[in-house]
Amino acid sequence: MSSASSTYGEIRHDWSRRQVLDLFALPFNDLLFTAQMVHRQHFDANRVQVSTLCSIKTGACPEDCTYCPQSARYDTGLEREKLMKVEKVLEEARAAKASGATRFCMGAAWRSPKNKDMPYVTQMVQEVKALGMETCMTLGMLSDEQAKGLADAGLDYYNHNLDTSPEYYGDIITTRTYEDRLNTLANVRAAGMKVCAGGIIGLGEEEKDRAGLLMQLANLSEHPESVPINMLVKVAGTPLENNKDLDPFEFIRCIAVARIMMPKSHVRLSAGRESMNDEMQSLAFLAGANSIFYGEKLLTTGNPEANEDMQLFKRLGIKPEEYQQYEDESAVEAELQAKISEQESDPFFYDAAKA
Ligand code: SAM
Ligand code: DTB
Ligand code: SF4
Repeated sequence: MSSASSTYGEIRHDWSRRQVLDLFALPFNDLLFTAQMVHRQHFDANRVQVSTLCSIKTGACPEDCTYCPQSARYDTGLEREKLMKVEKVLEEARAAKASGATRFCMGAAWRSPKNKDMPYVTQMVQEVKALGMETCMTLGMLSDEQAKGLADAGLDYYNHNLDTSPEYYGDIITTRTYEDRLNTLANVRAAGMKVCAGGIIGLGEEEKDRAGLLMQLANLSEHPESVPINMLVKVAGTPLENNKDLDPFEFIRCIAVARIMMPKSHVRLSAGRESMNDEMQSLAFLAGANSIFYGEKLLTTGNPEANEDMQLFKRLGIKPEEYQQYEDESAVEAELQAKISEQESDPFFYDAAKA
């Protein structure tokens, strides 16, 4: 391995294509070992963050994303649904919380939200947060005002994927540009929300496109806090339904390279887990994946049963990550000190240290 391996784990935003391709070209064991070393510099390697998805508006999307069962342009037999009522969203969020999810991700099959939808989605954010869960939304492109509105409502994360490399992008989507996607990510960041951005592997892209996607993500001025790596779910009726199966090791390589390039980000083993066996998923965790979608459905397609995931966690000694309500320990300490000072002014407060 190159001597540069000793510097892996640093936060960088200047990855060259050659450096990324060199990572992809490492012998599999060297790549996984490097990824695991980087992972352990910043994370407990036996904790995985758990999010649950909810489709708050399903199907009839005007966009032409060739992988997507929700595009109105393809006949996938999907039943369309209008924007879900807030109470129904809350019911789903309560159930997700009760089964152990700490983040609730709400997705809508929109090109972008209409301004008339904003009061409903902001109410969803406020009420899901009030249940004590982290919130994430993916509603398509956002203007800077819409991003500010969601941030003001308390939305923690916004998901918007780059999907693939800029060079391959035009083969996959024609109704919005790469630049549009980067603008939405910039609006989300400027509004102060955490960014969730990743892509899909198995679209028919080459390794250089996987490298191109990861370069785009890692060379953003701040790394996305969350990086979903989806494996294409081939849905009948979509133009990609007959795509060639991906070599599982190529997918694992992608996770490992994402981990090395974005050392402090949560890398999410996202869509496609239903067709992965336990061994493949455990390799993904070894390569540095530390987040999953949990619950039997993604947005419209299947996901492993919750109890299967819990059994896998148990067999691997993995624990779900707890909801970090505080940014760091000093914030916890400050909060505790504030509580203590409040109590000290109470005449009935007893301080053992001073007694
Ligand atoms: N409509 C919004 C948008 O596209 O920005 C939000 C929802 S959209 C379904 C969210 C993401 O799901 C897409 O960007 C894509 O990365 C992923 N996705 C959709 N269909 C998929 C499939 N069949 N397999 C894997 N990932 C998929
Ligand atoms: C992401 O990167 N993957 C999730 C989430 N963000 C919204 C969506 C996966 C969708 C898979 C196809 C479906 O279930 O419709
Ligand atoms: Fe619409 Fe999003 Fe599906 Fe594209 S990925 S068709 S924008 S729901």
